[in-house]
Amino acid sequence: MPNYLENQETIVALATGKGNSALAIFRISGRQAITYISNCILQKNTFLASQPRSIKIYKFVDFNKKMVDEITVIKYLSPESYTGENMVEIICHGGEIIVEEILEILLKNGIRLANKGEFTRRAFLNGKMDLMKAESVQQIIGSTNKKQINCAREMYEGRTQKKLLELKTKLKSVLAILDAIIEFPEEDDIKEKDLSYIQKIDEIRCIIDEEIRKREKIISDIGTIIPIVGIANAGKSSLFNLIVGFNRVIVHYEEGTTRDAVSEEIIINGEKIKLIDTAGLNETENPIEILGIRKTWEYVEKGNIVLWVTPSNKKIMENEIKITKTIKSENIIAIISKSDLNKGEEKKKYLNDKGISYIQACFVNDKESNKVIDFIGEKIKKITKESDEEPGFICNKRHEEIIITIKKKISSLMEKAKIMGEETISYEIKGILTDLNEFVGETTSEEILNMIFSDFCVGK
Ligand SMILES: Nc1nc2c(ncn2[C@@H]2O[C@H](COP(=O)(O)OP(=O)(O)OP(=O)(O)O)[C@@H](O)[C@H]2O)c(=O)[nH]1
Ligand SMILES: [Mg+2]
Repeated sequence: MPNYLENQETIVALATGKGNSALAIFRISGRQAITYISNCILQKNTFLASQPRSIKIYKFVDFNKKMVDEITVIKYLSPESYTGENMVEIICHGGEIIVEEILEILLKNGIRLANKGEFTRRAFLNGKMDLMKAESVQQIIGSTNKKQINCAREMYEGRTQKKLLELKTKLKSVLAILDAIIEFPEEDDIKEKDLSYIQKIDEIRCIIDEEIRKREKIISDIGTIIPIVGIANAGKSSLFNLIVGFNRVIVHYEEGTTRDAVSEEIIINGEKIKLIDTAGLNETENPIEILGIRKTWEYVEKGNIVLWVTPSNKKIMENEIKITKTIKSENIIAIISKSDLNKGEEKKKYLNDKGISYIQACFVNDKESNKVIDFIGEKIKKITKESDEEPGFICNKRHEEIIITIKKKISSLMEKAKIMGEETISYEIKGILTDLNEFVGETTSEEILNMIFSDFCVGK
């Protein structure tokens, strides 16, 4: 049973980001957290007598009892807190000066600044969460795409740990067969089991390979690549600026304004998108434009989704037909631009026949602009959702290193199983089990803990 109150210095950190904001939150944890904070509160006795987990407003004061800020305070008594220790959370106004003044007073009262990840480290050491849940906290904050955060949530909710437990059970069943063979080498039905354990090891190998594949996908996930393509002067750059929310690229009535491909990273419906404005698909002799157009075709091929801008007032061109032949209809979102100039009936018919989703709009009209953005957002959500898969269990570098070691061990086992004695195989399997124990945090060294928590931000 952990002793939450023993030998722990009281620590403080700003849990919210730097810079001015409406509110800021301080976290304080440690044996004397409540006593220390009571010294900074004008209504000291009310605070000391208040119920744990109750929320109250107090005046935070300096050493002369002069008010620094009016604060909202949540008091937690050990072990009912995030870290398992006595804790206080202070919500104050988020001005940088106030935040600095409050911190200074807390430090002068005997509280020390927390190290990176120290709150979560204490939570782990006090048995409030397992190691993988502690790691997931960092991952939830640091995720840069949906796949990563889904992976982190699985870990936070313990589903990843369950999958690893199943893997361990599989390994243990192999060990049981091996033990039986070692102990009763003469029995025939046990000899038959000989084959079944190799099969079981192979199943484990498949699971590991699949997990490594999922991990590679997460790492290489640079987001969904979406080029905006179409003939010159269609309104591609206008649409690009509209989506990114500012005048990022030049818009001009001359054809061939955009020559190079220009990209911006944006988030649409939680999905990381690399949006690219491209050179118009012109028939041209200009060598620079020709280079730009070559790039456009490269992006049409690379794109996960293509935004095809086609003007209402122009006939459909050969190069536009080529777009529909290069990319699947489901992955094209067509925007019939310049609706103020023509009804674009021919375009609509073509797109309906091809089964391509489209919207008609005028980019110079603000109201229609929002409609276009909503339409594109919905379509992107639908297309990217369809390619979602269940998250894997390798969420960070530490997990990856352990799983790669296991993969190597299993591959060598599979190769040499026939010539290895059962005792050697059993020994190797036990080694893999030890690796898995390290993965789930059943065995951890100080060094591993330092490595994990050094990646955290202060305040977590
Ligand atoms: N009338 C009208 N004009 C538009 C609309 N959208 C864009 N334009 C104008 O069309 C011209 C071309 O727009 P751009 O966004 O530069 O077109 P582009 O497809 O990027 O052109 P290139 O870079 O040359 O290939 C500009 O003068 C825009 O102001 C629209 O909905 N209606
Ligand atoms: Mg352009």
